[in-house]
Amino acid sequence: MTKKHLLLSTLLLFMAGWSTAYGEDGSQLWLRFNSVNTTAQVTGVKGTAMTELQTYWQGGPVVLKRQKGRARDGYTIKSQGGKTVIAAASDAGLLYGAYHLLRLQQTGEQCERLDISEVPFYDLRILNHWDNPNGTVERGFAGKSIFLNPTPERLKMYARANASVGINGTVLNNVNAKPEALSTASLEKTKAIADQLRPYGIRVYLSINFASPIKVGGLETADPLDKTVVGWWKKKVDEIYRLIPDFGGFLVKANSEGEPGPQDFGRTHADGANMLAGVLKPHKGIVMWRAFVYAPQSPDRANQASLEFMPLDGQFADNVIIQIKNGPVDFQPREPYSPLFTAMQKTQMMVEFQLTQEYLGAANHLVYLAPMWQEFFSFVKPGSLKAMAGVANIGDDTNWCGHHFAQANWYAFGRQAWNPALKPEQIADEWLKQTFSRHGKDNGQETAAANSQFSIFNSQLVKVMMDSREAAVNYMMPLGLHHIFAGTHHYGPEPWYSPKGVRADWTPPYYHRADSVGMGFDRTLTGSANVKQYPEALCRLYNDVNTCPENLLTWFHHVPWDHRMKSGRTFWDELCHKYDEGVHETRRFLAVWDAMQPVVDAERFAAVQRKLRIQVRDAEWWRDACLLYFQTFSHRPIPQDVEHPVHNLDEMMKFHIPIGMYENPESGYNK
Ligand code: GCV
Repeated sequence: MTKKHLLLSTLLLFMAGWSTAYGEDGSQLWLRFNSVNTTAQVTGVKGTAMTELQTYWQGGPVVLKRQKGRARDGYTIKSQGGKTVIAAASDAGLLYGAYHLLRLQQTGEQCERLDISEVPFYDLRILNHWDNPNGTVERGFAGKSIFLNPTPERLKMYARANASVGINGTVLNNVNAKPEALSTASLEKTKAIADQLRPYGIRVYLSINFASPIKVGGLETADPLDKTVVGWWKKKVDEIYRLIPDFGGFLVKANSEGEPGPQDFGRTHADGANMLAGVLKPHKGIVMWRAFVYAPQSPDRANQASLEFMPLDGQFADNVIIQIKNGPVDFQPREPYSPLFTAMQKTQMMVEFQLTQEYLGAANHLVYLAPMWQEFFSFVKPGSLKAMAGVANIGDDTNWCGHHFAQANWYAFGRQAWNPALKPEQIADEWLKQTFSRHGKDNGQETAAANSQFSIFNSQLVKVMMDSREAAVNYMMPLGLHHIFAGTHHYGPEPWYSPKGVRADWTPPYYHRADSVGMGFDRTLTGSANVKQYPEALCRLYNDVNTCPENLLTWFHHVPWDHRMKSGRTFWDELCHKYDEGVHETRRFLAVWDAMQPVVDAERFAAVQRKLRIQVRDAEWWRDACLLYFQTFSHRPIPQDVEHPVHNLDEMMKFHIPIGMYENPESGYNK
C-alpha cells in the first residue's frame, strides 16, 4: 500500500466511523442544537427567547432588552462590551433575534462582532394546513395530521421550527373545510393548540365552510346579507375570541371545487368576504379570501379568477386579503404568475405557495422550491402584496415532511416570507449547514478534514438543490406544458387520461391539446385571450410565438411540431431533449449524493438515497410516457442523441398507482 493509499484509507475509516457514530432521523429538523455544553448567561426579558438561549446558546453573555419604537417583529443584535444585546419591541421580536443568534452559531459564523438589524418584510407569514378532522391531510405526503392527537413535545418542536424562521401564523385545517371546525368541541381543541403556540409568537387561524350557519347553526340559509346569518357569525366569532383572544381570522375557499359560497345565494365574493370581515373587525381579525376559482364551462380555466375578481376590485373591506395562488391554474411545475397580481390595483392581496409537492413528486422527489418563488417575485413586486401563505408539507412522519430535503421548503418559506429578497442559494446553504453539518454537535471539536469534507458536501448539495426545480420541470412538463398528471392523483404522467363523463378541465388533453399540427394551449389574442390579462408589454411578449419565453411556450401557444426554437432544433426535437435533460439531471443528483456517503450519517444517507433512486426511475417514466404518447401525434422520430425510451407506452398506460389524495406513493413506476 502506498503512503497516499494509506492516508486515504485512514481518512475514509475515520469518516466511516463518523457516519455511523450517530444516528439522525430528521426529527430535530434544522434545530439540531446541542444542549449539553451550554454555558449561557442570559439576562433581561424573561420568556421563550430566554429559555431557548439558556438551553442552546454556547457563547458569551446575552442581554434581552425591550425597546419601544421598533417594528413589531423586528430586532437588533449588537455586540457591546463583551455582551450580545438583543433588542426588540415585542417578545416575538426577541425570540426571532434569539433564533438568529442560534442560527449563526449553528452555521459556524462569527458571533463576536455583531451589528444586525432585521425587520420582516411581511407582517403575516402563514402556513396553511390542509388537515382534516379525521387526521388525513389533503395532498399531504408525510403521514397524518400533527394536530389530530398532538403531543406537547411535537407541538413545541413545530412551534420552535416555525418561530426559528419567522412564521407567525398557522391555519390549522383544510380549506375544504368541514363545518364542524366551528363546533364548540372543535374550538376547544383549537384553543388548546393556540395556547401552546402562543409563546412562540404564532397565532392560529381557521378555514371555514361558508355554509356553517346552516350546517352547524341549523339556519335555513347562509346568505351573507341575511341578518340572522350575520348574527350567527357574530356569536360564533365572539365565542372563538373568548377562547382564543389573539385568534387571527378566517381563510375561505368559496364557490370553488364544490365548496359553498356567497354565489349560492346570488351574492358576490365581496359580499361574502365583507360580511365575515365585519364580524371579525372588532377583534382585529382578518379574512383571507381565496381567488382559486374555476368553472367547468369556462373555455380557459386560467382566465376564470380574473373574470370573477376584477369586477370586485376596490370593493373589499380593509381587513380582507385576497389570497391568490402563484399561478393562474394550480401549483404546476411552471406557470406564469397569476395575472390578478398585476391587474388588481385597489385590493389587498397575498400569495399562496404550495410547499407540499402535490405536483412535484410528492415526498419522493427532491425539489427545492425557493427558486420557483424567486421566479414569481421577479414578476410580482413583493411590495405589492400584504402577506405570504404556504400550504404546509408537514405531517406526523418522524422527519416531519416525508423527505429529508422537503424540510428545506418549510425552512425556505419562512425565510422568504421574512425577506423575499433572500437568495435561494443562501437559504439552501444555511439550511444544509444547520441540517447536516456537525457544527455545535461536538462543541467545535470537529477536525479540519471533516470540515473540509462538509464544505464540499455543502457546495455540491446547494447546486443540486438549486438545479432541482428546473430538472423536475424538464422531466415532467417542459416548455410550458402543464397539468398532464394522472387523473386520480397528481403523481405520475397520464397525458392520455380522458375518460368519458369526466369534466374536460380535469383531463390533460384540455391542457396539452396535442394534435397532428402541434401542441399547447392557444391563449393568444386569437385564442382564449388570456394574454390580455397581463400588462401591455407582457401581453405583447407572450402573444407572439417568436418572443414568448420558451419555458412558457405551450402555456400560451399551440406550437407547430416544426416550429424553430432558439437552439436551432424543431419544437419536437427540443421537447425530446428537455425531457432527456431532466432524466440526466436526476441521475447526476443521485451520483452526487452517493459520493457523499462518508459525510452524511447513515440513516439519512440511506433514506435520501432511496428517494433519489425513485426520482430517477420516475423521471424516466415521465420522459418515456410523455414522449411516446406525444409521438403518436407528432409522428416524428426521437432524435438520435436523446436516450430512447426504455418503457412501452401500452404498459405505462395500464400502470396505476393505487393512492388517493392523502398518501405518498411508496415507490413510483415500479414495473
Ligand atoms: C384543498 C387543487 C388540489 C386540491 C385542493 C385545491 C385547492 O385542486 O388538487 O386538493 O384542495 O387545489 O387549493 O383548494
